Amino acid sequence: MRTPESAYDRRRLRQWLAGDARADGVSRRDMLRLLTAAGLAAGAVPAALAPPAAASPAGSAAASPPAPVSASAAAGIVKPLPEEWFTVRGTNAETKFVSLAGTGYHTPVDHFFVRNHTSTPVLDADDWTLTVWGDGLAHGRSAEFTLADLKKLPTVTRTAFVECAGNGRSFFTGQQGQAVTGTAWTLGAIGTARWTGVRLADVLRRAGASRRAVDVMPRGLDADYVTADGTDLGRVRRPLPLAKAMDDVLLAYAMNGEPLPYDHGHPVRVLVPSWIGISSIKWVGDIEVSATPLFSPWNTDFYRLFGEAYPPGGSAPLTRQTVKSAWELAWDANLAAGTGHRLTGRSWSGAGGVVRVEVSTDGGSTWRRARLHDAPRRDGWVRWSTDWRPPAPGPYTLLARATDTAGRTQPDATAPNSQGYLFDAVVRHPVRAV
Ligand SMILES: Nc1nc2c(c(=O)[nH]1)N[C@H]1C(S)=C(S)[C@@H](COP(=O)(O)O)O[C@H]1N2
Ligand SMILES: [Mo]
Repeated sequence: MRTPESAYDRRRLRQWLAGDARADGVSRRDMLRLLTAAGLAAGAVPAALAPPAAASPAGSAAASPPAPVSASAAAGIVKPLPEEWFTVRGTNAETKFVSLAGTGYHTPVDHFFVRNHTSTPVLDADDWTLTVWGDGLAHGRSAEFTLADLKKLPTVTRTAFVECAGNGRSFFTGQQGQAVTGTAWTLGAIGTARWTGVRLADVLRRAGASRRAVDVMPRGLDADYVTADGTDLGRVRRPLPLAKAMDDVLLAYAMNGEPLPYDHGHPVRVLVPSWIGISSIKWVGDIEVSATPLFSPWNTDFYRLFGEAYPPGGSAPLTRQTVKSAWELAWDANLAAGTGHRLTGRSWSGAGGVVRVEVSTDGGSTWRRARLHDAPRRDGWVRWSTDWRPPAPGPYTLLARATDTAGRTQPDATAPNSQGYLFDAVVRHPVRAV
């Protein structure tokens, strides 16, 4: 049976073959050769290579989320979303940066932002299996892993942030006057955690990934994503080039030393360090390993840059996150005039550690260095502070500008793209001295 989503993906493949779409790192000629060899050019999918049936998540019908706070239930999120910590935006919850002050380097799970295309499925770890399948496996035979199977592989723990590609999106409009679509995040669609799991590379090797494999596509067990106009795009999935999949990607089953919480992908999620959040598929149920480039709406229609500055098909699929800074202060915070304050914040980058943060308390006329409290760390953030005594009552604009080890510094403005991804400009944060 051909589902609309596979028809969609095959249409993208045809476009790619016709030269209308791009796939990083694989030439079209190699592709044609591979397709002919595999007999896929005519559109036939051998039964053994078909995706596993889209079973409904184990226990999802019976289990009702134990959500004591109505905002969580409304958002389809299991954990409580107290107003001091979160701003609920549709099916998502943004962390209030002011609530991170004093929480330490790793974002506590109860403060960590949630980005759900639909709603959190409550899955039972004992029933969970991961299916690895596709024509990029040596014998075309799929492999299954239980959580216990994964835990027998070498354990890896690493610190990394997860940040939505649209983090900071509202500033395209609020600061630059540009209309963009998507969730109107301020800067709180990021969190940094200690993730424990296994290397995706180890799992792919065990499953028999062959030399012909070029892309892998993890897919979530949450419900099909249906767009506002009623198009069913199938389950959330986004291809990863094999090179990244074999490099530093984890299948994580723990977060800050606890079993992965429901909202963050329980029992297992993909964790793709330094790349945009959509790469890190939650509630992963299967991974396709393919000898041909893969497409899904999440690397074709979404998560590319579209707009005047970009080609009609959009930029290449987005990968690394950009550079940003945020003050741990409420928007329009009140501060006592004539009193010394220690102001704090965080800066991060997807291209390397942050080595310098400059701050301004006068709208950008004068700048000074902030004190950094962490060593520059790839895939992580640095905490910083600066002392300020507002000279007189009145409005002030605070700015923070980070530079990373790759030499990237936050600009004054970000070139717009229609879906508002990868905002990296210095944010003008208003406060009032009273
Ligand atoms: N299965 C699935 N995985 C997903 C998503 C989703 O809706 N479903 N959202 C993605 C997006 S857009 C982001 S930014 C991150 C957010 O991770 P978090 O909710 O743990 O903070 O998960 C990604 N993985
Ligand atoms: Mo995201």
